[in-house]
Amino acid sequence: MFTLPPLPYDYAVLEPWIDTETMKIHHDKHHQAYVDNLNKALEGNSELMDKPLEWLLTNLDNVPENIRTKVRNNGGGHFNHSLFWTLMARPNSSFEFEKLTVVQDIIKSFESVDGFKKQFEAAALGRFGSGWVWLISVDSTLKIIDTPNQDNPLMVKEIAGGKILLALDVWEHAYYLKYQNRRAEYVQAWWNVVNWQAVEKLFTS
Ligand code: MN3
Repeated sequence: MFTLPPLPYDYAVLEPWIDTETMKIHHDKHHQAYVDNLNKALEGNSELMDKPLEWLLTNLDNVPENIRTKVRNNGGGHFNHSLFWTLMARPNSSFEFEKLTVVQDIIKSFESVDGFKKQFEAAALGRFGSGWVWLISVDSTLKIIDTPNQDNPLMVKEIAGGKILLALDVWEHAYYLKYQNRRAEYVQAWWNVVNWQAVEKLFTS
């Protein structure tokens, strides 16, 4: 059985950029529903229930066709949100941002942090409907990609060996209460709560 991981901080920690009510609904309702529906889809497939989530998402072809879409959507939802929570934190100035090796690589790859942010934002705003934006490292090259629904880089064959470094949820449920239809404002606000030390950890692992 898959279970909902607790939020690694209090619901209010990301205020004022991400509001408490959104965090409560997003984690307790939306993420919980992905976990519940994933478990429901896997009922009666005990050999699949014992597999790690990453395995299920990289081997969807091995999941029976009648539950494949459910596993893709809900397994993806569970994986994506579990990661997303850890990639946010209250801003802190106890480290030198520019000294992080991932930031140095970002500057090398995108010319500047601003250049990176612009490209990431363009992907976030260009994603029609619901989905995610990712910063990944493939063969030591940084790439920004976006995926529909609850898909993620694990499901994209050409980059399945890549490392996920950063993820942004651009579903309306991630921002609608506070920002309504203003996705661009949400993305701007979100930069304030990116947990760069967690990104660095993923980059160097
Ligand atoms: Mn979400």
